[in-house]
Amino acid sequence: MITIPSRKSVLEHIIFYVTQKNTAKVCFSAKGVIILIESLEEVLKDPKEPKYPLEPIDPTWQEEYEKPCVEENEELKIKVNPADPTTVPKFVDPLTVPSVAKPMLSDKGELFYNIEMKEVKHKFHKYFPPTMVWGYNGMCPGPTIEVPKDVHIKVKWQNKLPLKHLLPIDHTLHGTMDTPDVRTVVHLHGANVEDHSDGYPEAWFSRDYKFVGHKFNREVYEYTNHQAGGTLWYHDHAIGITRLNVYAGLAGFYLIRDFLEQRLNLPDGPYEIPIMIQDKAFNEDGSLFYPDNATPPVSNPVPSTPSFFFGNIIVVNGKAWPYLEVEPRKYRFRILNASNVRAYELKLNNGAMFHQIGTELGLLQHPVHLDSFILEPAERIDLVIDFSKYKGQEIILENVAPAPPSPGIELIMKFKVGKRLKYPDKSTIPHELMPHHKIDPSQAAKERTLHLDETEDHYGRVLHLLNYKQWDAPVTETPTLDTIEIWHLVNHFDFPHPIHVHLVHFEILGRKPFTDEDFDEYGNYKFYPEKLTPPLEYETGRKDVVRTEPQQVTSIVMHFKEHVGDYVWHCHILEHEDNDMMRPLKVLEK
Ligand SMILES: [Cu+2]
Repeated sequence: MITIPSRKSVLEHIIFYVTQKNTAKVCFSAKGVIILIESLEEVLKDPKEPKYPLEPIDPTWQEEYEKPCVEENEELKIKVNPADPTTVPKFVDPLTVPSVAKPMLSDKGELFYNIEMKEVKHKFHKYFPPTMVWGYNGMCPGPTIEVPKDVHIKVKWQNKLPLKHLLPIDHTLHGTMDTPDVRTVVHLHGANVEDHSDGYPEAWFSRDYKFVGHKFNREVYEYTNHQAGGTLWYHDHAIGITRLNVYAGLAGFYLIRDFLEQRLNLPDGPYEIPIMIQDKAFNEDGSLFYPDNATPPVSNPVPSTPSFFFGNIIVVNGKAWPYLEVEPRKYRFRILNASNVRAYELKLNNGAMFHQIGTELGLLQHPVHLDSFILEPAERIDLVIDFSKYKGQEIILENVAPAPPSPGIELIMKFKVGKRLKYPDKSTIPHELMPHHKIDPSQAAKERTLHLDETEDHYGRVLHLLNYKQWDAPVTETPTLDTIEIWHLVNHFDFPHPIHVHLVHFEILGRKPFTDEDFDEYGNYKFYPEKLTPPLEYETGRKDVVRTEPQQVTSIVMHFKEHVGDYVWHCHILEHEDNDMMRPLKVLEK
C-alpha cells in the first residue's frame, strides 16, 4: 500500500490517481478538477495547466480577502454563554470547508481509505470553550470523500472512541439492553451498495471490533459508486443510539462526481462548497447538551429519550452562525440538513434566487429557480447562487420555517460579497443539465400502503411506528429484485416525518389528503394518480428522503434493480428512528 503524494507543480489540489484497467489513468483533484492522463509518469513529468492557478489573476484580490475580519475581543468573550443563544455573537467565525479524505492506492490499483472515529475537542465558536465531540478522523464534519462515478473504493471505518458515551443513553430502546454503550456502524446515505456495506443498524462494532452486532460481517466496506453523481453523506446508524452518535458529530459528506457533469461548466474548484446545517445546544461550559428525559418528562426510566429535541444554536460545517466571504460570481452549494429533528426553510434575505441544479442523488433535467425551499432532516439540495449583482453587500441565509421558535434560529449564515474577482467567472447554469428517465409507475409490480402512526410504550412514552410494527417484528417489506414498487406513506400525525429508504433512489409521485374513503375493505390505499398534488418543483429529481405531509398520503415509486439482501427504511427524525420508527427492508432474489 503506498500513499500517493500530492504534487505541488500539478497544484496542491491533486490528491489521487485512479487506475482504470491499465488503459488510462484518471487524475482526480480534491477541488473537482478532473484531468484525463495517459499515465502517472506523464503527470509527474508534464503537469497539466491547472484551472485555478495558485497565483490569482487579479493581484489586488489578496488585499481584500486576506485581511482579518474579527479582532479578538476579550470583553465579549466573557459575556458569551454557550447555553444562552442571545449572548452568542453571530457571524464571527469563517465557514470552514471540510478537507477531502486522502486515500491510499493498493498494489492492485484499489483506492483504500482508513477513517477513524475519535473523541476530540472542537471549537464551535470563537468565544466558546472547546467542546468534546466525536468525529470521523477527529473532524466535525468528517472529511469529505470525493469519488468519480463507478470507481470502486474501500473504506475501513474504525471505532477509536472511548468506552463511555458522551451523551445520556436510554437503555429501554431497541438494541440497547445487551450491547456496549459505545457502538458504531457507518451508513453511506444515498448509496447503491451491497447490503454487507450498507451499515445495517445491527452490524455495529465497538472500539477495535472487540464486540460486534449479530449482523456484523466485515471490517472493510466496499462502495462501487455505480450510480449517477450526487450529494451523499455518511453518518452513524448504530441501533438505538443513532441520534446520539450523529449529534456527537459522526457525519460527513460523500460526493460522487459524474463525468457527464464536467461538460456543463458549473462552478467548481474553490467555488463549489458543501454546507452541512445542524442545530445543537450547549451547556455553559461549552459541552454538548442533550436532554436525559422524554417529552413530556417521565419519572422512570431516566435517562429517557426525548421524541423531539431541537437545538438552539445553528451550526454550519461545525461553526456556530458562520460567515463566508465570496467573490461577486456564481458559487455551487450542496446543502445538507444533518439535524436530528429540525426542518429548515431557507431563503436569502435580499430576495436573491437559488438556482437549483440537483436533488440528493443527481442533477435535475433543467434548473429550477427558487426563492425558498424546505429541507427536512437528511434532505440535500444542489444549487447555485449568483453573487455577481451584489458586490460589497452582505446577504444572510435565513431560516423562515415557523417552528419551533428560538432566538437566532431564523439565521443560518452570512455571505459577505467582495468587490473583486480572483479569476473571471466563466461558469454557467445551463438550461439542459442531465438526461432523466422517469420511472414509469404503471410498470409497478406492487403497491404498499404503509402507515405512520404512534402508540404508547410500557412507560407511558410516545412510541413512533411504521405500519403499526416495531423494529423487531419480522420483515414485511420484501420487494423482489428488478421490480418497481409504489409505496403510499400514510402520515396520521399532525407534523411531517422525513422517510428514508436505503439502497434505492425514488421519485415522488405526489401527495393527497386522506379520509377513510381513500382505503378499500382491506385497508389498501385506492391510488388514483390524477388525484395527487404533484411534488414541489424542487422535489422532482431522484430522492432518497421524502417529506410526508401530515394527514396526507405521500406516494413514491422506486425500482429495486441491483442488489438483494438486508436493508432498512425509517423516519430520519433520529429520535424517531431509534424509538421505533424503523423497519427492515429485504430485497429478494428474482
Ligand atoms: Cu418521524
